[in-house]
Amino acid sequence: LAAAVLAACGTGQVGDTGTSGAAGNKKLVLIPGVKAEPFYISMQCGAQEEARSRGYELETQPPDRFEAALQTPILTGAIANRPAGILIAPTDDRAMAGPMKQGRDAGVTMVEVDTALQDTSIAVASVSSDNEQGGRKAAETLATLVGDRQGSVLVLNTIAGTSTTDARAKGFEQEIAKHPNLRYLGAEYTNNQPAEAAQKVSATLSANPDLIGVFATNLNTGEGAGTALRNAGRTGSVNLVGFDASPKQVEDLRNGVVQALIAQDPATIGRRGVEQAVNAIEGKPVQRRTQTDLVAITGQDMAANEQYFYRTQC
Ligand code: T6T
Repeated sequence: LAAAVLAACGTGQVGDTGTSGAAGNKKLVLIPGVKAEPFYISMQCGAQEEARSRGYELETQPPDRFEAALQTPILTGAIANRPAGILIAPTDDRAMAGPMKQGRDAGVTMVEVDTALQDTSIAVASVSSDNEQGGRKAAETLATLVGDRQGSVLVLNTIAGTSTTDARAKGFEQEIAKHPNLRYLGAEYTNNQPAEAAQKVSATLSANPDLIGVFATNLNTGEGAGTALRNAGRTGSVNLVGFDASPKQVEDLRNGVVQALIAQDPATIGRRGVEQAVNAIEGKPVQRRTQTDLVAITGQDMAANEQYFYRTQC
């Protein structure tokens, strides 16, 4: 049975329901990357709505930190309860492959939301932003903001092995190379902690007084970078392009600490994730890869983009 599902994955079609798809099993579990974060809360809101409209129950079980060692026992526990499907944002593109394979082999439909594994044979579907394109968009936006003046630019990354932020950094690097006036300093990893992000920006400012741009690849790095620029009195003179749109990031955009945000659509990632999981469970055609919208928001067009601001509750 598992082999049939596997073979079908490559074609983007799934005609088999798996053992947990037995009639009557309407349980889904969502395992986000970390708890209490507006990106994942917005995703959960979309997933819950979609599950309800399809007659499924959805339970959310987030880890306390964005860490494979904490996410693995949650996943293993969820598999033991044999839900029909699990939607998961794997916190590591390799370390989560084994535990997710256990789910697949137990007949639980596995769907990736936001982050993904390097091994594309385990989940039946994967729903995310086009993160590489988002990184390119960030570089273009930053280059426009600095007007191609000479100066240094920095990328703040999270944790190596996070598929999304790795792809954003890659896209940024490709695009920034087209702007020879901008000296790319490379990427700093921050452990996805705002305090570490702030410290990396402070150190970079001391070592490179010509710093004119920072691309913060997600919510925590962006919030931390904002703090460092405020403390150094460098807001505005260093252009900060962030990714995501938490209330704090939106506030920083409004007051000029951040010049642009590349916002995702996490509620739609949650909705489409549930849709694909249910399709697989019910033996309907499944789309292996779904990409959701990204939008670059500046201080000038905030009002027109409020629908992209993340939520802190459903
Ligand atoms: O940027 C999102 C998500 O897309 C990424 O995979 C991890 O970080 C966030 O959750 C924001 O903190």
